[in-house]
Amino acid sequence: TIKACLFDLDGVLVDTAVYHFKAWRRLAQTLGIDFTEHDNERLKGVSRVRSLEIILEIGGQTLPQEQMLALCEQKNTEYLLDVAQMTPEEILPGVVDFLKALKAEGIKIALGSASKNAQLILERTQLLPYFDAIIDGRHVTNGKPDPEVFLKGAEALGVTPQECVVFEDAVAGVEAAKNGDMLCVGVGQPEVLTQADVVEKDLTQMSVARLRELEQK
Ligand code: B16
Ligand code: MG
Repeated sequence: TIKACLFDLDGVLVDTAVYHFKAWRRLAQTLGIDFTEHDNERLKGVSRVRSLEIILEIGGQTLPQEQMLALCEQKNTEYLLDVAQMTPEEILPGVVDFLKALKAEGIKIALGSASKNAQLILERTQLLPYFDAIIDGRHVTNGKPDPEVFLKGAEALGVTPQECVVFEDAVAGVEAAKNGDMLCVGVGQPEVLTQADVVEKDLTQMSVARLRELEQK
């Protein structure tokens, strides 16, 4: 039986991708790289340093490690200015009702995000009190599709992977869930998230009853 739900952050609970894009685009401009919204799709769910590597790849550039870390710092400083302005109004549709329903049923809730700013974002949007555990970019060494972030989440909650459902919007995140032998609800388009057990466009149709159906899969 399902005892826990593990949520990705960006693209599932909130849309921070718009702020990541803004900050990365500005940084790319200073490097003379034309970084488009289409390119930004490739950054979803991947770590900060890996994001910069992808942008440099797009521009056909390479930089020494030290300089890359400095640029990541610079991007993050700018990104955090937008995060500081976030409010609960930016929580995606269906999220709060679903989290409340899970709490009422005693189903545990954890975060499994690549972001090192996850805790801050949960605070700004007032989602933090719903979470029994937070596993994010500060706690993992292997990014998605490695299942580390979700396996650590299950461990922190004291449940087995088979008792978990993961909610993910990124292909690599869905893969991470499946690599961890967990059920996965894809949030986005079925044509994209082909490995997910079921795909929803957002969390508005999610309920404890839907979870129980998923259990039969
Ligand atoms: P940070 P998620 C991911 O969040 C974003 O989708 C990805 O674009 C970003 O690069 C990554 O977090 C790292 O974020 O720079 O804040 O550490 O989808 O895993 O919740
Ligand atoms: Mg995501």
